[in-house]
Amino acid sequence: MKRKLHFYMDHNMFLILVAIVISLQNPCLVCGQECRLIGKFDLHGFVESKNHELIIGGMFPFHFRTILNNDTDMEEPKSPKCEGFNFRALRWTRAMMFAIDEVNKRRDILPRITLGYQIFDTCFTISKSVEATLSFLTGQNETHPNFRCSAGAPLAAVIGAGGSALSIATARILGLYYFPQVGYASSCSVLSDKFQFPSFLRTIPSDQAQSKGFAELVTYFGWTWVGTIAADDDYGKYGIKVFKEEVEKNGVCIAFSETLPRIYNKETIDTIVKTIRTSSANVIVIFSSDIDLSALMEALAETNITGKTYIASEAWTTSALIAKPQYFSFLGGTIGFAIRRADIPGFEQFLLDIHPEHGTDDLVYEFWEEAFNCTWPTQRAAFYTNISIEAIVAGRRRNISPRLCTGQEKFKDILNTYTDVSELRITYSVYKSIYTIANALHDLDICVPGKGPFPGGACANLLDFEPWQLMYYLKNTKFTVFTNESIKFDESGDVEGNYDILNWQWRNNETLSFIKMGHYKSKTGGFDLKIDNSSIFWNTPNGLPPVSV
Ligand code: TCR
Repeated sequence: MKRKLHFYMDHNMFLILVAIVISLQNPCLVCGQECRLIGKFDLHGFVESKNHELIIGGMFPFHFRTILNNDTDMEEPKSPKCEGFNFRALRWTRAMMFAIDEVNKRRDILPRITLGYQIFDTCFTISKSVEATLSFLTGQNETHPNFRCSAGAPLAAVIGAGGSALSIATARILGLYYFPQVGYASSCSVLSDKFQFPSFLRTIPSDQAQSKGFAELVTYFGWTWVGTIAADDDYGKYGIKVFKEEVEKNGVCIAFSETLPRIYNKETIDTIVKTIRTSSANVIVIFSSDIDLSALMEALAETNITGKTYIASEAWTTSALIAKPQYFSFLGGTIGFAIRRADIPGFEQFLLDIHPEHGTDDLVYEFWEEAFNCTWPTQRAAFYTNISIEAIVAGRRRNISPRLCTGQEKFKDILNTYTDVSELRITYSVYKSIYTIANALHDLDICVPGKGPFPGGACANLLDFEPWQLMYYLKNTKFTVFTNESIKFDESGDVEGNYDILNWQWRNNETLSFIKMGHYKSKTGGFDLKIDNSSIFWNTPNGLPPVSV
């Protein structure tokens, strides 16, 4: 009870903070003084806005965290810098650029205008996401709220912000303006609440469906005694909360409920390992992003705990950070839900077409240095520190590589998450988010005056519309993607819950692969669960499904 109270207080306090920030941004409104710039944001990302009529904003976690500033009260506080380069997020970002490119080339969608983009790094933190949101609403160098200037052309809508905790924070601000936001990875069930998040839609299904799917899976295999582990954020906590509610209806009991620490903490991790070891529950449901989970997996690898079957939430089901060969002895046989995947024609080539010297974005230099473990020879303003994700997980720092980059490095010589196109799931969701906005803009554009949806049959103007007018079209848009998947949103801004159920198996004794063992689909008033028992690998001594009662 205490914990719950604390949680809601956080949200209220956050709203008050936002109100203060917005009013401080325009001090003349508060006290009649002249407007003054206070503080400065420090945001990085990509922009392509010249000769474009409309801009789509994007928020992606290029880094895993911000670095704590050693600010004292005696000097002006600075916006924190970020560290831990995230290759996967760069791939997602490139999917946004790719989709925009495609729309711009097409004759059947928005033929009269070209779309540009402005993309910011959220560094996987709420504060940076809020900075990005305020920049979208004020224009980067402006201090006046209530202007959507973006990078020169009007901002139509934004996609993001990645994790649910970030989207919840940004959607509260954007919601004040009824400003359209399309989530590509934020699956937390609270985001369906349109009282709290009136202008949020998403192309990833709500976890309501996934948690219920987990409950049905557990019931299907006859497990009645399961442990749960949640990340310490909205995704983990709500995911497990709904799972518990659903599974208890089916008479299943919860053996233990653990929460992963947000910041590496050996003691807490050791306690969780001990709980897993001593519990008689052999089935453990984990709702977490891969980054929050990696410290626990590292610790489990040092023990000899086997015979447990893990149920993976979508965020870590196919993550290269967790699905490592050295973890297979205890993680083989994991069963995970995954959102729809797609092969996107032309995307791999587009990914390879990246080079620090073909643009001016600092992030591409950093990407190159990280990918090829070298240092770019020319001096640049170092806005980041070189530290790898593995080092972060282990709480270490990495030094800058002494080897210089030549610019001739080749992707085919390395294995990198960025160029891996085998599991395009969130990437595909990003692609769909852009198409959602493009199709809604198109619908707005082809409106026939007199037959429009607004009072008196009025239409909106593509180059000068209000955010709520685009919202109308977003909610009502319906289209079919090249994969034949049709997209439409329900009254909560959600798409249908449709998952592949994957099983972690060993291929030819050398690679880990994700074998599709079933399917789960949520339907109004029910669900559809299909499982192919013969295709499952169970990591138990006798090869049979674990008993957990
Ligand atoms: N929803 C999570 C974030 C997340 C994610 C992912 C992060 C999802 N899938 C894959 C990295 C990779 C699903 C959230 O917070 O809502």
